[in-house]
Amino acid sequence: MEAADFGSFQWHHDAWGRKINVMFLFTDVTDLDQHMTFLEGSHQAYHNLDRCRNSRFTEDEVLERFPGTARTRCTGGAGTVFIFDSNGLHRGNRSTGRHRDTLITSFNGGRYVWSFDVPASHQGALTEDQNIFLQRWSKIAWKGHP
Ligand SMILES: O=C(O)CCC(=O)C(=O)O
Repeated sequence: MEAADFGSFQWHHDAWGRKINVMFLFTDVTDLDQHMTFLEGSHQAYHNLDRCRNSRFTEDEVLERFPGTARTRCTGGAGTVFIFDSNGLHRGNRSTGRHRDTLITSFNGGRYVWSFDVPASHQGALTEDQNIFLQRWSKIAWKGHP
């Protein structure tokens, strides 16, 4: 699609606590194709509560807050992996170039994981190690009956 600013396709950070994002490219991506841009050094920025609730930035806000900051285009051949601090400003860029297949996942020290429910009926499908791991994990609430 034509370039447009919306959702993750505008400058933003993902920071609700420190996280490392890892992006795997499964297709070749050039500057002409849909790709991500990262604002170098912006991971060191402090975002107040307002800027965590509203983590999207306009181009004007980026120019004012991070003047002259270099931008890295996350392009490369299939198999390229990018590792970036999710506190840094980044954005996807829509374009009429080729589509991009990618997997983006994130890692953190554990304390930034929200609580979530796991259906107890799934316990039987998990390995013993998986069950032990989940039983020890304080953020998980088993729901229902095994
Ligand atoms: O590459 C993109 O399209 C955006 C990725 C992104 O916003 C994210 O990983 O948080």
